[in-house]
Amino acid sequence: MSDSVTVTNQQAADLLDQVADRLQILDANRFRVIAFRNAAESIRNLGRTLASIQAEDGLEKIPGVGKGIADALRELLETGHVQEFDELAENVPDGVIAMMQVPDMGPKKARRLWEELDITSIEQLRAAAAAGELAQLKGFGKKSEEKILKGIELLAARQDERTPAGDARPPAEKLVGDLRAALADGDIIRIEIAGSLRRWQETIGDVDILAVSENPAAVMQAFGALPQVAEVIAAGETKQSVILTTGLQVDLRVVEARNWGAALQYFTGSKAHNVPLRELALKRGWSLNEYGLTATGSGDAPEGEARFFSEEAALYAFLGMACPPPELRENRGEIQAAQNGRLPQLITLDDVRGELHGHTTYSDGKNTIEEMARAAMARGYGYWNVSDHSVGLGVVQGVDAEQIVRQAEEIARLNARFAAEGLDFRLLHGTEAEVLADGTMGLPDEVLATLDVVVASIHSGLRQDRDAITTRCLQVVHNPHVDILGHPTGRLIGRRAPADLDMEAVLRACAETGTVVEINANPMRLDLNDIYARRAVELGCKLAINCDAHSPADLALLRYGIGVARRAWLTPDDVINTRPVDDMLALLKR
Ligand code: DGT
Ligand code: CA
Ligand code: CA
Ligand code: ZN
Repeated sequence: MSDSVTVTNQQAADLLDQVADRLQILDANRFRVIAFRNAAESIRNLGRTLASIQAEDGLEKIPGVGKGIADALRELLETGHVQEFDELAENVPDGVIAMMQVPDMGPKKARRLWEELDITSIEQLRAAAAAGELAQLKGFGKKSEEKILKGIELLAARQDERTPAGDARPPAEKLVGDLRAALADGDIIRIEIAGSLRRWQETIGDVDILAVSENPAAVMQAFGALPQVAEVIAAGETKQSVILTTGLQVDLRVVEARNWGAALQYFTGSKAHNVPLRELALKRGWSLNEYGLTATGSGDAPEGEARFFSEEAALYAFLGMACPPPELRENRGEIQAAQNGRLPQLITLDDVRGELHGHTTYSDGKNTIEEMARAAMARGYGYWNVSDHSVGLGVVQGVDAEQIVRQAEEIARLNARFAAEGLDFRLLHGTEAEVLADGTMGLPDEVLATLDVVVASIHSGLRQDRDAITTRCLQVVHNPHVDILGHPTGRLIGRRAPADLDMEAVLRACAETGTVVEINANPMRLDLNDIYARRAVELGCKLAINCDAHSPADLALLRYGIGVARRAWLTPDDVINTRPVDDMLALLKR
């Protein structure tokens, strides 16, 4: 089965827009520029592929596409190129076009910078603006240099905009469910999310879904027709790319059952993992692709002999190794480990027996202590630490020494009731102690000493310089009352950069003092991240995985924290809240 689609609607539209950009730089006729822009816009909003429109109606039927552009599109679909556009591209460097994307730049400015200062890339533009070289041009001043520098920063931020896994996973899972529901029984034999989402990466570029079906046409049809699909950007007989109404891109591929193992392996990635795997296969005389293995003739098997695998594990086994869990497939040593029988027994969701960081109505949580306790029990937990914010955090009402006493009484009462009800569950009493500007805690030591589990977190002054914030953090770690360092870097994915901490020094101090380091499971935080969490264990730290729940629903976020932990190669032993309550408490500092 061949797939005729090689140029997506998106690619064609982008190309037309680039042509318009170039024409603008060259100061071409305004109406010509508008014609290309309109055609690009119109193609972006098509519900069908260009190839199918060409085959069925003719490209001129697309609103805004006249004879000239239709001819160009035909050439593009047939050859992948448009000669006239290629020539135009030679006249105006790509970098000059890229410069037009900087907010506030426009074609006139880009052209002058190119012609008068010979600037042909965003990098050169940045350097020239930073060096004050633009001010020599008439009409450019200090102000416009600042604006340009700011604009370049904004552009960079916008371009690496990936979707936090927490925003991509729920709609991706719903999509899979909806697709199944939209099809007849038996139309989908297998279906799984692949790509970075299956590897539990913290942010994702697009969602990849893989399915086995004997009726791919029905699957393609049903997929494109799902209500959450805003636009089909590429469609073939066995693959389709769509944009959801949320802007998320989803690629779906349908394969045959015998190709499932190789396809799932290939589309799970990462690319970094697939490349050495393919080399390894080649060394054994097999060429590996998304369908299976083909003998190259350099090994024992005759050239051209094919091997198929209905399961991933069978493919890996054929290559002489165990099947590494998807979270490990980043080329960080998992291939060697899989060959040597040294893959770790990774932590799973079921290993977690309780949590040590969560909030109630005593601070900014939405539910009472009892409601949170019942929710924790419903998840099968044996304990849950009440860790409301202490005073000292400006925006949130915190718990002071007096309220701690009240809270202790309420917790004691509740624990007595749970025991009377015969429930094997214990509330722990803690706090999320605010770290003040001078590195001291929001509650006095004698109060902290009365608590079961003290989490300490930095919420303010996160932008202090490296020395200042590292010193402050080390002071926290060395505080004998602090059991757990909460969301250590303070980052919010896509919104706030991590504090400029010397993490190596912080983690070493945690190992030395027995301070437990948190993996905050909130998908906007995932803090520690996978790299630091792995380093923490290497340095001898213990970790805790917590949802930092502010409501019962937040307890469902644990799986994101488990994803990070697995990417960090963590076993249940590395994580204190996999243990029964007394064993867990015995691992704390005091
Ligand atoms: P993303 O979408 O940027 O978060 O990351 P992935 O890993 O989901 O990457 P994506 O969607 O581009 O492709 C899905 C998988 O397909 C990827 O993890 C590995 C495989 N793949 C895609 N392109 C290539 C390639 O050029 N070479 C190899 N070896 N594998 C590829
Ligand atoms: Ca992807
Ligand atoms: Ca993809
Ligand atoms: Zn918290």
